[in-house]
Amino acid sequence: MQRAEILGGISEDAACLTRRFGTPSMAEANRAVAGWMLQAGMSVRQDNIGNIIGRYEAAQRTDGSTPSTMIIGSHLDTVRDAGKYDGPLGVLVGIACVQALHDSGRRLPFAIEVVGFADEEGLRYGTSYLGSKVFAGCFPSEYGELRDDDDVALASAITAFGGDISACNNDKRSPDDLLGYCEVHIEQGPVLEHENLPVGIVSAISGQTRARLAFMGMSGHAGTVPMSMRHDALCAAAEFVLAVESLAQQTSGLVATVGQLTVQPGAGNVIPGHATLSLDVRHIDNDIRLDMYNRLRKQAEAISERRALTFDWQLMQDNISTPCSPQFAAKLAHAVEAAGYPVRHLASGAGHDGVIMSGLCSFGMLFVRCKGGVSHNPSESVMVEDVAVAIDVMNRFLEDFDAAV
Ligand code: HGY
Ligand code: MN
Ligand code: MN
Repeated sequence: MQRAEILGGISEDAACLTRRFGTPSMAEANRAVAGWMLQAGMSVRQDNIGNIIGRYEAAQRTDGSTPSTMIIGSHLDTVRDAGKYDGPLGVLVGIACVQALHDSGRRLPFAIEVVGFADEEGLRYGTSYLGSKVFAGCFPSEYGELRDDDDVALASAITAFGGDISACNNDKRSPDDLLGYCEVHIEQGPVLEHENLPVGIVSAISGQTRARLAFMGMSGHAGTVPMSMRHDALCAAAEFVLAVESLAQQTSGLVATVGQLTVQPGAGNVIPGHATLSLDVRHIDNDIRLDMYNRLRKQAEAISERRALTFDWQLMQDNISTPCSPQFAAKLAHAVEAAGYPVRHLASGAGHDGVIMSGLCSFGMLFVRCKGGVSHNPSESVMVEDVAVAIDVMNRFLEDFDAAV
């Protein structure tokens, strides 16, 4: 918990917790986590995208065979004005599990790698999972041209962070020795608190589709252009935002959000000529999600035509709904029961690196109750007793694999 506080204080913004991919605050967080990994008896390395990876070797083998590896982890980047636990909790629980083995001088018949992924939120470049995509070997080289709000290309950000984008594909983790990937994460929803459960087992991660769009109108003098002659980009954007909300309210299981909106030129006496928006559409059913996404794109087009504007639409990412490994879910359920708690399976509306890791190996997730289900908000909080349960369950989960390997 102290470590979560320390990481919670490592931010690029003095007023709130914001730690974007590839920034000095991410480098500082990686240094802190590397220190804790070393204390837990791990060797530590940082790959070209900036994932920080600790490795705790397996018990010596006399038959010369190569031990498998279990990966435990989560992400160290945050959203803007974030909470302390979304991401870091999973890395810290992984380190705590290894610390327990190290303190007792034990090694399991398989190695454990704890990973702090470099970018799960996608705040800086608009497309998420940059860290796990390199780790899983599905990092598109064209991402190098993506630019952030300061017009810094992703390739340059990687170089500045000490990596080399052209070497990212060498960092693909071979699946040959992998047992799988398991992530501990706050639930970011109200179910566990509502049912008074400390932990839950994730059944699947909801699919999500993200886009970036812009309405281009005509800036002009707020005092002289008659209303009938305006091409106001912000009014078009406002109409679109409410259309997004209305469609999601009418469609069961659909959530859709415009979280970012920038207006140019951004002066009080100038009719906005340009508005850029983000769009985030989610539904556990892939067909429904894509149908709604396409309907919203058509609505943006209709708004633009009716207002005699032009508009631009860029798909930033599309992740299908991803089921967790039934074997991992069963072993996590067994560990939860052995720890003395009721077993509760639940889907995740939030995305996680497991979506990408599922392309590499089996993956499972353990949710931890969080206060009010609040997340992506500085009031995010967990109880130390629930974190202790998560560490206990993860230790049992690992020992269970111990028996199976
Ligand atoms: O947006 C999400 O679902 C996650 O918090 N990155
Ligand atoms: Mn998040
Ligand atoms: Mn997260």
